[in-house]
Amino acid sequence: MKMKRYTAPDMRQALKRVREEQGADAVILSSRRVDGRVEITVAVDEDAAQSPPEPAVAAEGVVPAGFEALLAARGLAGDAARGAASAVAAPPPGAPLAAQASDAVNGELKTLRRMLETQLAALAWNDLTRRAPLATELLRELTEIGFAADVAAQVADRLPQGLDFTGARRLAIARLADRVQVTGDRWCEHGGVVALVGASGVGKSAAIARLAAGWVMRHGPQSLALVSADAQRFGAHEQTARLGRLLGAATFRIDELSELPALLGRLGDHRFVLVDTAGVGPREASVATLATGLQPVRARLEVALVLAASAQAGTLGETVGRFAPLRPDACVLTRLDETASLGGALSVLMRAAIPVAYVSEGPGIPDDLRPARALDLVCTAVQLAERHGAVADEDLLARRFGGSFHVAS
Ligand SMILES: Nc1nc2c(ncn2[C@@H]2O[C@H](COP(=O)(O)OP(=O)(O)OP(=O)(O)O)[C@@H](O)[C@H]2O)c(=O)[nH]1
Ligand SMILES: [Mg+2]
Repeated sequence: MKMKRYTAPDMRQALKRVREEQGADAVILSSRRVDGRVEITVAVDEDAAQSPPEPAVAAEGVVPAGFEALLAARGLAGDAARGAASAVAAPPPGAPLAAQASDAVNGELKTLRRMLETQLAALAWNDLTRRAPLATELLRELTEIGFAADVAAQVADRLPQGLDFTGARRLAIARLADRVQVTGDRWCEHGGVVALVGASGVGKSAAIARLAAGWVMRHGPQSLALVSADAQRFGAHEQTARLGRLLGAATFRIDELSELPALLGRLGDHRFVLVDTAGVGPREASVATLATGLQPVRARLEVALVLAASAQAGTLGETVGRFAPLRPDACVLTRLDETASLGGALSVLMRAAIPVAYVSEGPGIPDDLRPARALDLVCTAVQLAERHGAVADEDLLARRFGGSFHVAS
């Protein structure tokens, strides 16, 4: 491969010459203005250069949208730039030459823009650190705990004057606890009809066993009914039947959710009905099937979304989004014992406004399930960050808060 230079009075004519001599696939390496003329350097494939050139295409037809702006930015505005209003909206098929040039310059501009944004964010973050040391220290700590940027920014906003860091930290914990919704121990206290739903293996059946055991210890087994609606997992029905025998509670099995309305109609005497459902794989269709199946009884039952707290915040956010059609009334957070960071999970739940009903922190029955308390959850998140020595990267802080966080006057 070698390089060849073309000069012309303006970009349009220069491109035309390149196309006429090198064909539509010529790779433009650079362009610049020299002595009032445009100079384009192209890479020339020696083998290809010997083949006959492709028929020329009118230059106006090869100027893609935005190309004239790029030319203008580089001081190369010629006829193509002047004809901006009539420029073609997208590169037509068979115009790879101009498209390649445009892509290359676009890529360059994107990189420059990113670099500029990073530098501006770093400057803004440094400035904020000087002007509002308490708020930035809080933002740093909240980020280390795993809280999402929007949650951290809201919590660190409008700190009262004259607060020291201990006071600011206490206030932040109180603000966070205010935002974490919980249901209290209402199911084990008062019962209800509750279907536990969630991804496969997150601990739905284990949570049901614990809730059932907790109910029996307080109210006895007569008013409890266990329903297995999990016809998918091998042995799920038998597992529910075994649990019922162990606790002395009535058990039922259904192979289709369409059987649920009739069954619930027969269970009116039971104060606490727990419905175990099949785990949903990462496919939208399964959630839709579940939503359709529960719809006829939706007004009569609460849906509890079971979430493994050990999953990454992004995964949890995606799961909450997938199960949104079921409009969960509450969630059960499992696997707290396997969790290294809790701030992300709490941020997801705050955003989705899903209250936490119970948390489980081990595979034991029933001791490892307890009613969720907002302050406990926030303190656990803080302790986890301390235990695991979480450190927030300076670049991350600058990207998150540089430029977007304003100290309220
Ligand atoms: N470490 C730990 N293990 C748990 C916890 N909760 C449940 N498990 C375990 O996780 C495994 C799966 O629990 P299941 O209750 O069968 O999960 P599931 O959601 O019903 O699973 P599928 O019905 O297959 O979708 C079991 O071995 C449980 O003992 C918890 O809080 N911590
Ligand atoms: Mg199960």
